[in-house]
Amino acid sequence: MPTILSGIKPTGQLTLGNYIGALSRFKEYQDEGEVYIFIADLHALTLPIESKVLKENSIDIACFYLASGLDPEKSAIFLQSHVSEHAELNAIMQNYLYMGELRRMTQFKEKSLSMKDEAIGLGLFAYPVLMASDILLYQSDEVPVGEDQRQHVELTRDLVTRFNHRYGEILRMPKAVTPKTGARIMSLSDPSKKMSKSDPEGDIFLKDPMNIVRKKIMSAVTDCGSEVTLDPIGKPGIANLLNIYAALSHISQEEAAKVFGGYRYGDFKKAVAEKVVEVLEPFQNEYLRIKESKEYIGVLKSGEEKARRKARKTLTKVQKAVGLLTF
Ligand code: AQP
Repeated sequence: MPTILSGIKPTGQLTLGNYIGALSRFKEYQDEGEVYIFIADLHALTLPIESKVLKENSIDIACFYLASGLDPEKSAIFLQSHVSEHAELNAIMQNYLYMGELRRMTQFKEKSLSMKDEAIGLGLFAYPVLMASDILLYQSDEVPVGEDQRQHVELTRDLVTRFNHRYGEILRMPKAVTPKTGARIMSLSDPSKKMSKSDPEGDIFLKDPMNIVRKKIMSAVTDCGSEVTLDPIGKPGIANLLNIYAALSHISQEEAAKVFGGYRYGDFKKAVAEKVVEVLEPFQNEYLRIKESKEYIGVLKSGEEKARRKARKTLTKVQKAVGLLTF
């Protein structure tokens, strides 16, 4: 049974991209393996964020996790900052990844692009070290990620090779798993950019009222022409809407394109909007119920214990391997 690890950073309001790329898949992981799902709150500190906002976002993610159908009896659902082994393993692993490697990471380059050197926190630069520690702590086999996180998992794999070569078979080799449909949902206002919670332009938020969801999809940027065809280069806006529809309907983009062959853009958008509402509305209601009940508090506490049991084992193994005393 594979160990599967996934997490979301509480950096902003969750988007439809987070739902399609992550949340909607969590329930099925549960039937496939041993699942660890965390709120990556330490990662959220790598860019400036108000403390109140971070707290609210963390609670929201916990509620969205439960609304996605995760069963706390089967999966460990927890806050990264509550399992201090993440920070402890990070302190060790930062010595086995190198500046040159971290400097090459696309996400770092993109996120720091518009920032002055004096304003770039060390945590943003060292983000992949903490992410590697998250993955390795649970001896994860599979790490479901969107396209732009694959590079960090590749770096983690290099780290495993390096570390195990020096100390023996201590760490498990993880692999990135990226779905074919929905791996990268794009902004509705600029389909060349990823729909991203830290860049809200063109986002559909999971907390948006349904009339806003409909409005946002109806005014999504489309392309020249009037026919719905799958052409990611020539018609990126249409391809993005097809991708959204396909992912929510559990069909391929090619199949979705067939469904809408002969549709005019307006009718196509209406159908996509209805599909999104059909999926999001009950999900949002469940999120609201969970938030109101506060059941997430008990879930996070028991998740923390479950996660720590596994994390402690790996950390001790690593500490012993590198020569730290563990009595
Ligand atoms: N647009 C997207 N399409 C498909 N999947 C997506 N994910 C995020 N955006 C999309 C998936 O959601 C999970 C959460 O990722 P994260 O919070 O660790 O960070 P991220 O991937 O960088 O997501 P954001 O929303 O773009 O966050 P910010 O703006 O804070 O950097 C991951 O599984 C991701 O693949």
